[in-house]
Amino acid sequence: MLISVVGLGYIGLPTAALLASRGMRVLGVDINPRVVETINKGLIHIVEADLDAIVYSTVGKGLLRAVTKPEPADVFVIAVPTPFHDGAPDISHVEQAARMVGPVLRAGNLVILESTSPVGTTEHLCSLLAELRPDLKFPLAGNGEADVCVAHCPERVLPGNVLREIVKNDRIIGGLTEQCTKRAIAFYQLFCEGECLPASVRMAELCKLAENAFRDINIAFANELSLICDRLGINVWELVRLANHHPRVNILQPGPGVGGHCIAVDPWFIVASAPEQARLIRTAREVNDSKPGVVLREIRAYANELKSNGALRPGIACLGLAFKADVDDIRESPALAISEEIARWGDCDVFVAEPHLKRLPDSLSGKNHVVMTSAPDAIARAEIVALLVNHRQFLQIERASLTNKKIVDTRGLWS
Ligand code: SAJ
Repeated sequence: MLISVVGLGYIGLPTAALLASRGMRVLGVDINPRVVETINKGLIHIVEADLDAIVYSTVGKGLLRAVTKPEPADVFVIAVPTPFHDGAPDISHVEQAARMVGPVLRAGNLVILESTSPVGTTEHLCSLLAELRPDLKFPLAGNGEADVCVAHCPERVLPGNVLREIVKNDRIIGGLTEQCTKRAIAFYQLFCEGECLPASVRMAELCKLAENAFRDINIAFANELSLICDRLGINVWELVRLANHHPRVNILQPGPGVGGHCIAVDPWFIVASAPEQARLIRTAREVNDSKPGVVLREIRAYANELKSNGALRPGIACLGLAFKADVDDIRESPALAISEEIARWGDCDVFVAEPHLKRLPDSLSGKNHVVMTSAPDAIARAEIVALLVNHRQFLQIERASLTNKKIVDTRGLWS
């Protein structure tokens, strides 16, 4: 069996490598030639625990190969981005994947959409494929047995723990017809140790969105508590710790905001599809999106205080740019947004420490007052220390090095 994984990013590449490590022949497809070249050398372009070794060995054994244009295969797994732009979901990458895959489809194929998608996207994908291939029978309404099966099986893996969760997590599998669901379940059972739960295609789409909206709302609750605690002069980390001793309470951790390509995006798909009903989901998004501004106001107040005491250019250490601990992903990262805004002020020197990046992102580079350095050096050179990401490396920071610094600890590492 030849599996083609379309989109070799944070989900597609680990999936492709994992399948290859189980002895399946895998063809990875990505429109970016640099990504394809990197993978074919046995190297990786993202940070994910243990991914480097498994890509190296599967490419070396000839089980995993990357290309820029799809070739015929038995199963196509589509894992491309589905961002949210200007108040609307952008499914253009899914459409592009359909246009790429359509011409190489054959009778007997299975096409699975893993990208987190607004309700209705998988049906749309199927219609596009049907338009492209009138010679094949697709599982559209009342169409009977199909030549090509189409299903949605949303990825549910946690960045940083992807290779384990691809195997261990339960999967929701929504085929366009029962035939499609059965075929997709049989495919996932080849490598998935979790339960493969059948669903309708729209149920599978909304289920994934609901999972991420649930987490977003829970983080918003923690973030709102942090605002309340600031007002009341109470330590929010201690409050959460004590409250969580209740047997039915499990409050999440406040932070500088919610980032990443999933939780900061997916709830908007629900809001866009049912704006009148999704009131709590929208408010949670707004609460979480307001957090970077709160952190910035705190840092600005310290900078103003230092300036009024004679400092010409206060130094600010920004510890971490990634959207969360122990990953290199800066998509929708509140830490990055905060650092960018501080850089825009122009009247402070910015010392950025991000152990997972080799160089500053474009939005911060080329500015004389922004430098990338190690965390200890950033702290030594700054008067204000903003801890923005709780990376493992930052646990090693000597507490003594923080003496006499203005601390903005957004993750409760030192609180
Ligand atoms: N965060 C907090 N406080 C917390 C937990 C998280 O501020 O207590 C922040 C993080 O720092 C980060 C953001 O929330 O900025 C999201 O991080 P996360 O670890 O909660 O989630 P993701 O985005 O890495 O992965 C989520 C997962 N979804 C759920 O847990 C419901 C994952 O299972 C999904 O597969 C993934 O989204 C996805 O791809 O959709």
